[in-house]
Amino acid sequence: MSRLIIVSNRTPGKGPAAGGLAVALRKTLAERDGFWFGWSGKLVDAPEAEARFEEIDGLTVAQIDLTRNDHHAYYAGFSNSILWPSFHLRLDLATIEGHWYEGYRRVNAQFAKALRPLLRKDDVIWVHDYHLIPLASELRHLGLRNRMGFYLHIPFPTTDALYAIPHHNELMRDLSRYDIVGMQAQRDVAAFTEFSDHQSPSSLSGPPLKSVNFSTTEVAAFPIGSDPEAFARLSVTPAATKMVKRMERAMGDQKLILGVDRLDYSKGLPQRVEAYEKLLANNAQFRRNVHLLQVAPPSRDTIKEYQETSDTLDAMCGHVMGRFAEPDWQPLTYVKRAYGQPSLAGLYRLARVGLVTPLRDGMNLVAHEYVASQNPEDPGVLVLSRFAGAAEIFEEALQVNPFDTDETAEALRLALEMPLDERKARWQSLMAAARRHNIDNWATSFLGRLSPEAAQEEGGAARDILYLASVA
Ligand code: ADQ
Repeated sequence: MSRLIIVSNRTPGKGPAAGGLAVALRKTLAERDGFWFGWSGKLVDAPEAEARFEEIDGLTVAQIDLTRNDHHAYYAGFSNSILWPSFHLRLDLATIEGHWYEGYRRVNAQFAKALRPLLRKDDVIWVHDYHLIPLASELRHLGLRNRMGFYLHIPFPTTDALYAIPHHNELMRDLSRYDIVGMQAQRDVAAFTEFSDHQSPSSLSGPPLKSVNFSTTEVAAFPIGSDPEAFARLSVTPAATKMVKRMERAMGDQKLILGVDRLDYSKGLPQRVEAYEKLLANNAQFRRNVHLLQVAPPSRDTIKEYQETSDTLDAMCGHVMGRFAEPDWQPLTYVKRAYGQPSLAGLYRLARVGLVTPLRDGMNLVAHEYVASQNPEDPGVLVLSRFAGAAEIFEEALQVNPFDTDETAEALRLALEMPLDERKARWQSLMAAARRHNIDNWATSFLGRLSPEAAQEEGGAARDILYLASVA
């Protein structure tokens, strides 16, 4: 079997990770020959051209350093202040600085130059996420003919949001240099198709831009998942039970509503707290009987919009406390830190409601983990945003429009009052879906399409955009 080379912005570190990518891919690479390539996390004045190899928790990892200026332009700048907000349809939160694009391309070229000498002829290369859209172009420019796949973990934008991104046409041409482009949901494939079928890329200067030819790139939905069996086991381990006991001592008979997210404006946290406020305002019977626990470790906190989201959330939580708290009862707890998976699994299992209401999300693995951790005899209820990719998988969740806080408040009421029979029936369908769309099936189906054998089967014929479900 050919080696697998995974490339992502950061190589995985030790300890609990608050990002979905590391959790998802560690297992895949542990089962195959190959290595993981990416940024080391170090900023230096003059990075070495060659990558350093290291073993981290049993994984072979090759890393390079970056300069502070390049990293800022590539990561906080182009990736997270332009691509992330635009792909999540938050153009109002995008900051556009022209020179960031040069840093973004420079880092992609630096990745390619350091990776190229490490590659063998039949290696398969799997590139992850929006930070590295140009990597295939840069590697092809250095003469690489290997199979290359790209997986987009975040949603694909609508065409007009795409046109707001500087250099969008070059980025789309970069995507066309991959053999496979994987997306989270059919929604994303449809948005991509809308763009590729009706391209009229804009440019104020220079000659008219040529349409991008995607005829040799297969674009398909490969919805990511979790390891549901592992979470089910984890949720009854002593470490998880310790967290459950600790919470039960603090909460008594109150029902727990749980949110677990990176602190990010895409996750809809202020709207979520507002919905909870409406639940308490409209349903006095729940006061003293429910508790919202929101776990949200800070992320990307050098970016202004993230600090503002954090401030807004602080203010909203304070407001709800001020309005409803009593000397001997608090309506909510807000914890700004990451927890290890066993503690999370314990919290998921204890929660009567898993409240997962992003305004827009590629998939949302918290929804998968919540479902997997439930007690089959007394499962909780998933309240899920329609705008998470997970909504295509979890039809039996209580799906809400997260912008409509009245609707979310009403879904919370239904969830808290739902009879055991209905909770069980819904959970059984949800768990079956989490099993079908597990992380192994995701990786196997993507890598199956990316393998050299799959390329040969196609016989070199021009390919069209395909619509594939990742698993039957
Ligand atoms: P994220 O935006 O980071 O991922 P998500 O899918 O929810 O979002 O993944 C979060 C992961 O981090 C989960 O495995 C969760 O357990 C963990 N996590 C979250 N909060 C934590 C905390 N407080 N303590 C410890 N762990 C925590 C991006 C995209 C998503 C996509 C994933 C995977 O934005 O849409 O689902 O990649 O493709």
